[in-house]
Amino acid sequence: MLNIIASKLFELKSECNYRIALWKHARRLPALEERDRLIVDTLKQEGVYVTSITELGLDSTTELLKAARVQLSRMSAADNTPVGEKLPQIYTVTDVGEFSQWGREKRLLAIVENYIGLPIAFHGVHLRRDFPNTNQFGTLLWHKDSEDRRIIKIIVYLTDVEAHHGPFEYVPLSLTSLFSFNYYRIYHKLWQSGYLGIKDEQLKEVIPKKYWKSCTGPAGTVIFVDTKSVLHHGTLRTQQRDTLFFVYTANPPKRPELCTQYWDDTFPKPQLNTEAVVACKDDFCHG
Ligand SMILES: O=C(O)CCC(=O)C(=O)O
Ligand SMILES: [Fe+2]
Repeated sequence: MLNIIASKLFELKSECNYRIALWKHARRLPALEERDRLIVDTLKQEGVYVTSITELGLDSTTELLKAARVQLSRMSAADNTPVGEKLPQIYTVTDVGEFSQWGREKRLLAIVENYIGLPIAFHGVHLRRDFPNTNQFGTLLWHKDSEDRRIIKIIVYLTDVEAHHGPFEYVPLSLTSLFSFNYYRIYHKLWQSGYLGIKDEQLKEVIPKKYWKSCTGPAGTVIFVDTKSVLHHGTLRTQQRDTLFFVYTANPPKRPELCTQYWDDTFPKPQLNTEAVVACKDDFCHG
């Protein structure tokens, strides 16, 4: 009992410190370009903002896409026969200049810091190939991430993503806001799952499917999402899907131990060789 009280007091103190830090840092936030203000405002309202890499127009985009194409050519192709539960193939590409340079573009950092409201940490980049699956498991279950109080993931589609490629899908924040009944019903279901996540059938009992937002889009689609606040998942697919995930939290995050996977040896790290970059000549490389 005493342990529970002590841990609740600790939690309360840490929440107060967090609120004070947000208040203090509000005056130090980096300037935002007008077009980026819309991204931050939409993130605050809906938890997600969808755009395209061309629309974003960052200087290092061409290099990023070239490097991604080279790395993808080294990954194993999907056998499109659906398997019950096949894990995605993930490479940590944080140490490869072209990826970290894009992730550290000044405009992106300003967007993330204005959203998170505190000094930020860019943890790294995963290049990810998701395979056909017939069962919901892992990140195919509806869940919320738990690295920090606010997290930004920037997802870049490297291939066209239609319904059968298993798009990123989410429930808009406005339908599950903190003081709504839905928030507590979902929280209860997540708790029952041991926070692993819930299946489509369970979510349908709270939020009808017509309100779920599926992020289909062509290669180059970019999704900004707060994966802590927004209930989300990847949908079941019959065709493979290739993506990049850039990950940011406050510095330090609430759960630093969950953030090391974006730069440590949890996943393999491919080496970029310049010859391969030069050899890469298809349209998307030069997009
Ligand atoms: O695969 C997806 O679209 C979602 C992945 C996910 O849940 C995450 O990275 O937090
Ligand atoms: Fe997630």
